[in-house]
Amino acid sequence: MFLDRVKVNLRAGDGGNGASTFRREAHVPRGGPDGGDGGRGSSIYFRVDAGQTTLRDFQYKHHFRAPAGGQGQRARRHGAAGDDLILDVPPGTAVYDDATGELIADLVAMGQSAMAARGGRGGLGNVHFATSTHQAPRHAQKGEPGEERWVRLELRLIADIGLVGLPNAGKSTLLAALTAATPKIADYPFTTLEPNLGVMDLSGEGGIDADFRRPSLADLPGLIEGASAGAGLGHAFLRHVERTRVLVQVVDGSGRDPNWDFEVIRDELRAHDPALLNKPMLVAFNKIDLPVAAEAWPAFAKARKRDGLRTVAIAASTGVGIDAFRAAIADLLPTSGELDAPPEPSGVVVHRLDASPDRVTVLQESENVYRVVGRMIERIASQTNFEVEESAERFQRDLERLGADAALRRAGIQPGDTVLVGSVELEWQAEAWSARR
Ligand SMILES: Nc1nc2c(ncn2[C@@H]2O[C@H](COP(=O)(O)OP(=O)(O)OP(=O)(O)O)[C@@H](O)[C@H]2O)c(=O)[nH]1
Ligand SMILES: [Mg+2]
Repeated sequence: MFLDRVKVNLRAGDGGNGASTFRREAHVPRGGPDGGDGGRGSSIYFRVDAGQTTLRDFQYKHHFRAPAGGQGQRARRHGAAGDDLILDVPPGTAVYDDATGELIADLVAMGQSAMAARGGRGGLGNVHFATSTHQAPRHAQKGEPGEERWVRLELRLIADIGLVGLPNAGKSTLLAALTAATPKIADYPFTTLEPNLGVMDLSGEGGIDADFRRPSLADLPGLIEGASAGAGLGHAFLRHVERTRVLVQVVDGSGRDPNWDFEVIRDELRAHDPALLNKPMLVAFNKIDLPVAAEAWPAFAKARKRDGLRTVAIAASTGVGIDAFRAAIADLLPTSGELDAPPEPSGVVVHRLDASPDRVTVLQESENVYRVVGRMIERIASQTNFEVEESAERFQRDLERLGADAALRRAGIQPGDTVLVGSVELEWQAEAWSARR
């Protein structure tokens, strides 16, 4: 089954812990601190791979974990940074934060990539914490946890030209006639279940007017009446039409009522998004090799002329009218410069940074439980090893420095109450802190 929407869980790598070690030298009983820093945890990126057209890679695997950074070592040796994890997606993939619905990135251009989960920073080794008055610090930072989130991937195929029409109209046959693609073709409806892409070569006859544009062409599964409301394979495929530059409506000229067929598809396009009808459009009246079609053609052509639409009669299976079709497409397509740019240059959305990461807020969760919220303080908490007294004391000073201490007192905290910071749980003792398991 064609997969164009999926939810995946990302867990970037934790930063490595900083080391707390001391120099060992032959004649010095206890040398200075020499603990190196932890390495950065791996981040997770999505990257556009032109070779893909579906999100099939994510069909069965929904959890992705990137490796942690290496631990800091003695002798100031830093832990190794993890290799980033890169997940390939087809062009046209939008990445959303599942919890907030925020668009993280809209990946349209070849090779474009965006970070979706940031690896944790490595902790600093104790070598950084020596001062003139405190020359043998045991304090070293733990690595920052890697970011974890659920993201939703949504694919909107990007093709210059989209072929739409009722099932069995001959869309796949037309794609095969115009490109090197070899889609499945059969005389029953709903043969095509996944979009097929091909690339058209307009240079054709060459000569002075050689055309070097190479537009991509998408053959979409057949649409039926009610598709815009989800009937048939409905919605999913109409979404892919959104990003095409030129729409080609393929009509089976040998059908019972080609005019009616034409209107059905038009109504569905309009119901999905009225803006679709503003795209340059070409109507291909197919199967003109069949006598019934040849008979119906003049009236059909006249009606489209009244609508102000361009029409060509073709027989996709025999090649009749294909040159006229190419010429019409060449006319409707934008210039090659515009073709090189993504259809909707929405680009990558860059994360906005919080205005004040060091702001803290205190929330009372229940009678004896308070929560301290704030990006900076939560990060510091996650990087503190409360087993080391010196580190716990340092954390207490950070709470004071960031105003959390005062805010907790204002909120009425009592000794023995619980304070939560991120995933850390502490007991308030007015003077010192102790970690709770
Ligand atoms: N006589 C004739 N038959 C054609 C022509 N084009 C397509 N056909 C036939 O029409 C049938 C349907 O063609 P497809 O290309 O599979 O149609 P489709 O629009 O892709 O259909 P779905 O994938 O089901 O939406 C096949 O049997 C084709 O051989 C044509 O120009 N002339
Ligand atoms: Mg088909």
